[in-house]
Amino acid sequence: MPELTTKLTKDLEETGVAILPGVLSAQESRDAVDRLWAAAEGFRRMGGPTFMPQLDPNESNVRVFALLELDPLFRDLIRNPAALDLVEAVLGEGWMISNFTANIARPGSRSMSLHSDQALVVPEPWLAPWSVNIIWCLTDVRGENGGTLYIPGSHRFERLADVPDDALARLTPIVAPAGSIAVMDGRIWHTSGANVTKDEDRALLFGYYSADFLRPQVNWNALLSEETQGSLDPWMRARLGLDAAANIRMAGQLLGARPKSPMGVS
Ligand SMILES: O=C(O)CCC(=O)C(=O)O
Repeated sequence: MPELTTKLTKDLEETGVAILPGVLSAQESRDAVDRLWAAAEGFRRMGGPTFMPQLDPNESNVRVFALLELDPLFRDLIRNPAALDLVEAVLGEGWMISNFTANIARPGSRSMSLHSDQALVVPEPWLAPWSVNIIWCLTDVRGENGGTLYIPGSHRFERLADVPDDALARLTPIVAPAGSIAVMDGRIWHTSGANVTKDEDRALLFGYYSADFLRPQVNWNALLSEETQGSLDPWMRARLGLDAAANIRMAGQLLGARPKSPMGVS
């Protein structure tokens, strides 16, 4: 299990969120934004809606699902070694890729409903982290441009009844420079922020990983084309649950070692 720096460990334990800056360079972040807009077009061509009224109050939020189908860049990011160190520090070695999506909050976008991602996939009580979000900050993120709002310490809420009446008043934004990863315990209660800037897009990718005994949010066999599935190596196929062995706790033996982080997370 990777050991994180004292700061990452402390922030994760105390608040449920921690920031690792400098995973992507400024240029890599800008390129990723361009490719995300191209992926949004590709998603529309697949028939996918980039505005979902059940999620967002208006069309200023641009959602892109199926990232892993749309560009090999996203297939690299989901298995980025620094990201996986953070995933394994929270979940241990037995995890699956549950989903990978984007939310571009454009000026005028407003908050969605408060939720915890673990509560969406597991009934209460939520006693341990069984899922985690790796949030790729492709642009600078702060309160004004719609930075994700979260309740520090809400990973200790075990039941819906623990969510306080003044939950919205306790929200604080994720603040991070472009190129950072924000790691967020799956139990954290959060929502998107309102982008009150005139002309600044906030582009975030949400890599969602869950314990390997949980069904991923997405049925990858149905979502990924035959061509994409055929291009994946055995390690990635196993982490997506594409093959027959779905839930027999053999991940360690089947997968072998993965590349180590060059980022010095440990
Ligand atoms: O875009 C954000 O800041 C949060 C998005 C989110 O929580 C979600 O889509 O479930």
